[in-house]
Amino acid sequence: MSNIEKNYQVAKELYAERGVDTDAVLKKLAEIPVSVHCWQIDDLSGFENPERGLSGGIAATGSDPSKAKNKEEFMVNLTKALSLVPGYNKLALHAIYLDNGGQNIDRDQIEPKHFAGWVDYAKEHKIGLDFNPTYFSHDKADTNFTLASYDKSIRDFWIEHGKRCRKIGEYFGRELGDVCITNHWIPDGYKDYTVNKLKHRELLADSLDQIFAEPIDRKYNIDSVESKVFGLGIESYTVGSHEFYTNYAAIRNNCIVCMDMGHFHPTEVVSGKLTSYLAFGREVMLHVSRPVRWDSDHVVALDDEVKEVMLEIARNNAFDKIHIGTDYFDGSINRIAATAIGARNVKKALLYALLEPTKMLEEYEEKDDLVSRFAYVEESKTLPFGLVWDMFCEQQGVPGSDWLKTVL
Ligand code: RNT
Ligand code: ZN
Repeated sequence: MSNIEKNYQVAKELYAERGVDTDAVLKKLAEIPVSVHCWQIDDLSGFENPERGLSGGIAATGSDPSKAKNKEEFMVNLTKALSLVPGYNKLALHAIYLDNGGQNIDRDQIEPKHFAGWVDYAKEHKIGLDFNPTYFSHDKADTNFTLASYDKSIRDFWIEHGKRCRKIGEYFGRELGDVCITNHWIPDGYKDYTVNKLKHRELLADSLDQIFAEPIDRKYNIDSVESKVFGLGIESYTVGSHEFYTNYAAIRNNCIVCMDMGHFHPTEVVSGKLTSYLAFGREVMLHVSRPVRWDSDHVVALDDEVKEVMLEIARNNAFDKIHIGTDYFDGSINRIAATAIGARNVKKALLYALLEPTKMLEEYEEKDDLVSRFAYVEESKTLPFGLVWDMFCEQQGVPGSDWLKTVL
């Protein structure tokens, strides 16, 4: 028996004493999709025009030399990163990762055929695909207004982009037999004092209505709308706020909300919000990120809030309702390793959550035995989940704790 197996047997017994079946947990974990974003590999440069800098108030900082220099290198590095993430994965793409065959295909021209290579890739690697329209890093977004612009021609351009992206999402879902989440995030907002905060929101609602007008089978594509508090240079007013999108999604019922863990005030937590959507049977897309003091998009760590988010999902067995994806970009460390560290941490947090002796804790809560609840919540934190994680990596044929040696 290998050390991993021996250790696993010890852990299995300890968890069984608390009523947790580790074998069943490992099986379940293997099937929960985590959508790993592609853009950590090249700091969100994409294939459309890699020289074009980022706009829209987001930034990747750092100068580690590992940034993919061309498409070939991008694909090799991405494949390597994905091979380090155990269990079922999806890959989140952005529209700027199209294959334009060397032609100038503008955002209002993109079609499924420009992403056929990604479908082949996904089939080969047995992964699903998610999609993101790119409403930034473009001349027509340089004023920081897209779908909520006062200029109708600008709005129309981006509406067309949004519509086309949903079609690409539908194509992914149809081809791969796994629903594509097409996530719409726009940078729209003002740097400074804003007088008319209503008008842009009315325009945004109207643009979204146009984008989502054509029904698409939810089996293939689900649209999400991602809110934000602010961006760099867009500090004072964000059109697509959390309240705006929560109301939009609930009232129009044509999309779901995406919550990015970096897009809230620093003491506000996404873990506390999820059940308010579940209470109404709503689905949510999650962008797991790590805000360090602000929306800094640091690589996901296995920190308390990430565990807390996964606990909320696991406790309510809401894996069919909450769609989990990553979103971070750090140019200061090796990009392959960064992708792997963050995505592995999401999986670890999921495992940690699935291993919680929730039933026992809930019973104490129901009996109003609050001290037992507290004591056992704390005790459950030191159960040997790392030993179960090692077993998961082994079962999935992915390197364990020394994986970094295969990258550097
Ligand atoms: C930006 C949003 C958005 C982007 C990606 C690249 O603040 O978080 O999700 O990070 O679309
Ligand atoms: Zn995000």
